[in-house]
Amino acid sequence: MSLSTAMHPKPARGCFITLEGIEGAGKSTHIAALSALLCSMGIGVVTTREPGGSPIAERIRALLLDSSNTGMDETAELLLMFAARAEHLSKTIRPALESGAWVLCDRFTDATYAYQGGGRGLNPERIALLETLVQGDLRPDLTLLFDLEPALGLERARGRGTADRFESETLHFFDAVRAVYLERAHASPERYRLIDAAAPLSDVGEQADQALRALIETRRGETADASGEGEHL
Ligand code: Z5A
Repeated sequence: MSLSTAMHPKPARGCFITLEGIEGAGKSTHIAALSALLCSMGIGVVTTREPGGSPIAERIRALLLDSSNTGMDETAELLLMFAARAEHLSKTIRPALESGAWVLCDRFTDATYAYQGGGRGLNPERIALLETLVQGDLRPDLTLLFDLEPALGLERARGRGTADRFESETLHFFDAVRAVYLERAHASPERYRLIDAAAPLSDVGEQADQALRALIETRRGETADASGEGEHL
């Protein structure tokens, strides 16, 4: 070990947590409370979103959501999602994780499998190829899946006014999106926590809070084991 490493040990990589679900499931509503919980425990946190989360990625987001961009080619849409993600990873997510901060991200690649794979019908093997190209082996440590009937989610989301390019899709589209989310959650239960997002706001917040506390406890145990010391993260 070099002297500088000994004096300034590299911080443990932060945890990467994603929030997923269909429109109106409550992700944006609950992310602030989850961030406050981490801060209250002395954990540095970066909250971000996809598509977007860095200057160029936000410009790509504007293209993707603009409802006047009718008839966008589905493969172009897929590639734009991953172009935004590559920027977001290099400018925001990886630097934050490497500094030891925890990242709370409103949507990530599960959304691509659900929307472009389930909703648009693109081949998930192609999505997996792009996932490896753009992310290498980086995957979320925990994904909170806010699950509810699409009709209820759309009713909540559409109460807000003008629909963007995705919000204008049909109920059939959102049923397919939800089905892929649930399939993925059932296939990897160690990564996902299923949240009943149809419940009242306070119950949903409590479910999300518990899932995050469980991860914090696990991480504390691992850190204490690795250092043979106290509980810092
Ligand atoms: N997209 C994609 O296709 N592929 C990808 O790879 C990625 C994304 C990354 C981004 O839009 C779009 O990009 C997204 C998928 C696509 N579009 N869709 N659909 P966005 O970021 O603008 O949209 P969103 O992520 O779906 O955000 P949202 O509609 O705001 O949903 P939300 O964040 O889950 O919901 P919310 O804003 O927290 O709540 C909505 C309303 O419901 C609000 O008034 C709340 O007060 C209310 N609410 C929430 N929970 C409750 C409960 N439990 N009870 C009562 N009322 C509630």
